[in-house]
Amino acid sequence: MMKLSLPENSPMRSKDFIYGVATASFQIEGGAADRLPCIWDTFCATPGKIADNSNGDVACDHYNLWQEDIELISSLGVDAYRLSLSWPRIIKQDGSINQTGIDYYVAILDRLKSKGIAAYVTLYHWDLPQHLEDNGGWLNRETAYKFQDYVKKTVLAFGDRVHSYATLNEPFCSAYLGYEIGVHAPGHSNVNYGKKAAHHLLLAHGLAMRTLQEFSPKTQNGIVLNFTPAYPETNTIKDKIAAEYADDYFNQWYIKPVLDGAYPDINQQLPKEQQPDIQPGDMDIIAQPLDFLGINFYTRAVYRYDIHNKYEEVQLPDVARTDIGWEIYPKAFSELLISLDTRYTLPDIFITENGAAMNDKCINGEVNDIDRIDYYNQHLTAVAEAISQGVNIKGYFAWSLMDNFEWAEGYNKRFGIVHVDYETQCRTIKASGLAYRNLIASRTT
Ligand code: GCO
Repeated sequence: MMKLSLPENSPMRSKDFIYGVATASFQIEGGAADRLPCIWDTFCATPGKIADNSNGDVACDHYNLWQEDIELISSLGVDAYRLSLSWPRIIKQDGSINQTGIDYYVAILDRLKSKGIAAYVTLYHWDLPQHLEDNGGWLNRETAYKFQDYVKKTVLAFGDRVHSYATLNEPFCSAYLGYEIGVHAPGHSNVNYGKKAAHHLLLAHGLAMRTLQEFSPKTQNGIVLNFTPAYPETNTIKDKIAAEYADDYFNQWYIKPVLDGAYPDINQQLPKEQQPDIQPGDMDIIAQPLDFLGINFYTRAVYRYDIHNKYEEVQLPDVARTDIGWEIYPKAFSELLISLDTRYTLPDIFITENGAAMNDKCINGEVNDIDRIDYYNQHLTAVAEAISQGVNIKGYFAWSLMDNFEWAEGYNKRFGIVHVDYETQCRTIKASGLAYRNLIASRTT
């Protein structure tokens, strides 16, 4: 059987290093009848938006199967489980608490606690209540304050059940994919919207951090950002400038305000109508101190200079790719971690997502996904390399616990280390899941 292995003296071989699995509410829960509609329900109901015309009404039916699923998580031997909360399940349209939703999550959190699994809770993983979108969504500054209110009510209800709170998951995706190019919910395609939505998301993060500091000071509080490191196609100055610009636009745009209280300088180059609406005091709110930064990494992007748009993304021929078409390039992972560490004063780092979609085949109840094991081997090694260079990384979460609703791709792209048969809701641990379990169990000190 193919194994996951790590360099001899790596701190990742110690029990102090946290290993976990990750999911998100809309991608696994289903149980749609017991919550308010969210922007992803509306988006899924819009013809042509989801590759297989599916939706999140049932998904992995985790809403009903959560007890079995926690048994499954426990059987993998992980230290931690990263889940997200559905805001439209917790808060009613009038702003009051939906007790059914709170009870659902409290039961999950209590069960995790009884199994000795630390709960890493993400407060927003893209499922904005639809009625807030009807009021402008993330283009409306008011949404940030609505988020803060939801966070306060939630953390007070959960008490000491949670180990760590992340405010947002990947604000880049919410803002850019959702409001600027429209491939994610709510599906707006307007170059003037992206940075405005991003600013309100980051404001929501800062406001929520203040609330967490006040009402949940004992949990580890932070944010989860995704990075797609930008590389120049050639060594020409022009391509390097293009890659740097893209890096500022897609990556630094989200980390720099959070850690340094400022947007990248390219903000001044943007036409006025594309710039965010920054009010006095906003940048201070956004730059609240963090207990941790979550980093999600899957792939890199390659750019060349373009006279109209400053940069153009290039698809390299003949490179290894996952089933979703993303290049497999683990070197970008260690280089990213090292460059962030050089550029910023980082808090504790957790790798909150890393993983691969592969074209899995379930044969006689087994999924022999050696390509995914290979991906994990290469990327765990990249994390170990960054640690050996001094980056302060405390833990690693595989994306994902199980196959689930992969947003605009629907159910065809499988990221799980556990296979899900959507007809029967049967779960089967893949070879990668077994290898992950063995890696975690092999820790001795
Ligand atoms: C993310 C996404 C996950 C995706 C994964 C693969 O945080 O990027 O939250 O929900 O499923 O990234 O695309």
